[in-house]
Amino acid sequence: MSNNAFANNTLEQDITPAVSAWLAEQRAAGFGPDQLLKSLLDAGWGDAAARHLLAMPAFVAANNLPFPLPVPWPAHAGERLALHAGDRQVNAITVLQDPPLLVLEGLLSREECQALINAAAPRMSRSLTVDVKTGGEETNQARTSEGMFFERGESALISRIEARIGALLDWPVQNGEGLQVLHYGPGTEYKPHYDFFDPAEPGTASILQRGGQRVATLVIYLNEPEAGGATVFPDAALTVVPKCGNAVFFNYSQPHPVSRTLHGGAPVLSGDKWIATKWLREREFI
Ligand code: PD2
Ligand code: ZN
Repeated sequence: MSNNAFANNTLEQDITPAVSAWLAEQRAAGFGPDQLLKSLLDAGWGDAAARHLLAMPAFVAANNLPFPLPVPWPAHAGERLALHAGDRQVNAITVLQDPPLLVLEGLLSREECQALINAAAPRMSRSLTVDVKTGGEETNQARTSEGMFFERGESALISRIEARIGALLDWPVQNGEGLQVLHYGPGTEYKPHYDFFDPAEPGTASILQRGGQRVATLVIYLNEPEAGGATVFPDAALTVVPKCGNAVFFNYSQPHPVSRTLHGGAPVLSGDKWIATKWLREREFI
């Protein structure tokens, strides 16, 4: 399993006293991780080295940031177009470093997309989101779609797709939540949000008992809306347009806005939008 795809070999002891003193000064002046990263890049640091520095234990502790967790990432993403996904090859046609994100082509066949829609359609109800205040679930005005969850391994189709995702991401199938299918009609959307659970919220501790944090998201497009319905990443200025069988994958080693994984489903303007989302946890999800 890969940890951070963009880590380099800088060690904590390689940081000179001058750099440590400068970092302490910047923090004292109230600069957050984003501004520190920009300052390091402006000062001529390489992107990977600067990010690695900002994820180091001393820096994380000093800034009260969550400690970076191992995250899934497909082998050879960014080096090869075709990635191994068990029974299928998948093309990584867009690769972003910050946040670590891939647009994947051909994860599902058209037939598999339609079979998922057919199996989900009779089981749809108004989407709920996890309430981090209580650890329970609630309807949410920011999410006007309808949805359902498949049980992990509940049919041959679901097992095949889950095995493919596990092989692609090099992440245990047991660490995945059940596949969720969402349907958006015209005018419905999913406003920008993070998928991880905010460590500062009181309900998070009970949510984390079922397999730890969410560390990555895979959104698979099951059809093509006539207009609208793109997945948007405001911090990355990226828009992913739904195409049947394609997917967008991103990970977040820190459950914090430094992950830059704010994302939303833009309003569907005409037609329908169907997606399947797989959230990956740190440990077995039970
Ligand atoms: O439908 C989407 O594009 C979308 C956007 C944001 C889905 C999710 N989040 C999700 O399932 O978490
Ligand atoms: Zn989301």
